Amino acid sequence: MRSGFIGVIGKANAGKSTLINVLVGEKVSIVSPKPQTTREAIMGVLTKPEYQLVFVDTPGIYKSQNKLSDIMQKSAQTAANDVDFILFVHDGHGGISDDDIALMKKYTVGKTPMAIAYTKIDIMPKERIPEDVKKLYENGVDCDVLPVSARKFTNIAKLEAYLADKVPKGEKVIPEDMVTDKSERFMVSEIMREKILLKFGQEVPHGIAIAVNVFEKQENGVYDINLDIICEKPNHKSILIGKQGAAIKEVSSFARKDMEKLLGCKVFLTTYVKVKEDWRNRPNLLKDFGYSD
Ligand SMILES: Nc1nc2c(ncn2[C@@H]2O[C@H](COP(=O)(O)OP(=O)(O)OP(=O)(O)O)[C@@H](O)[C@H]2O)c(=O)[nH]1
Ligand SMILES: [Mg+2]
Repeated sequence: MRSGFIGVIGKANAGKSTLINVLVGEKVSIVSPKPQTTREAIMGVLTKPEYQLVFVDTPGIYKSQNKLSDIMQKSAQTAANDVDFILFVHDGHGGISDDDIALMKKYTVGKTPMAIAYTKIDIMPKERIPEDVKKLYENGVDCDVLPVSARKFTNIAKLEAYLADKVPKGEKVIPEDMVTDKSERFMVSEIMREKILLKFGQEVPHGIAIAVNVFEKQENGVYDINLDIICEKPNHKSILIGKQGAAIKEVSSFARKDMEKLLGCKVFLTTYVKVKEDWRNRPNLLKDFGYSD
């Protein structure tokens, strides 16, 4: 038996969470085309008879703009320090910049062994893959590079077998029926945030927090969920609500469907939009919304 923790790190929007979801075979982490989707370390566990791989999803590496992103960057750093292996996810279709090379080298020189998952190969010319890998080696990035596509499942089984061979010998540390360390309540708040990230433009979603006030299964088997959607500015509140409540109704309906899938029962969802100016820089509010180091 082999078992170990694999820190999944890389730039924001590289495809880390998508790759973990595909490896684990369940959606443990939300995904969106916007950078900074993942805000804290989230465990995704893959248990097979011969091995257990505990993936630690992390917030993408990104320029810090406020106290929330400071906390996020710290959480990514901590995850990279406390693991048996680092899987650095790189968005292959975005090319390779000097910045990318510098960031990769920062981790390859550490004491934790690392490999690069060179992802999104489904949307790039195949002939560029060997050229890019050569470029990495020529520039001193000293580790294995595994081209994959999470969207098309290309080389996912190969990556799994590769990682199973890299984690140390030892018994599993997480019960085998557990796929994540996060509660259903947390997952519900993340589902709501994901639908908002997918629906609204650049500025609004990044200033969103979700506070779940009621999370209770009724005697009739229906889950009663009541949550606040916190935004930063009054004009964001108007955008979120939309004309005669159309926007919030639409996102809530998408969110409810996913919550029902997660919980396996009907959900009665009530949502309120509230404004908390500049909450991403206010330590007490950050803590209230579950973000603290
Ligand atoms: N074409 C293609 N798109 C992908 C692939 N993997 C991820 N994506 C897309 O890339 C975007 C970012 O994916 P995420 O998994 O949220 O990326 P992340 O690295 O977790 O991002 P942060 O949490 O913001 O750091 C989403 O729109 C995904 O659908 C892939 O293999 N192929
Ligand atoms: Mg993510």
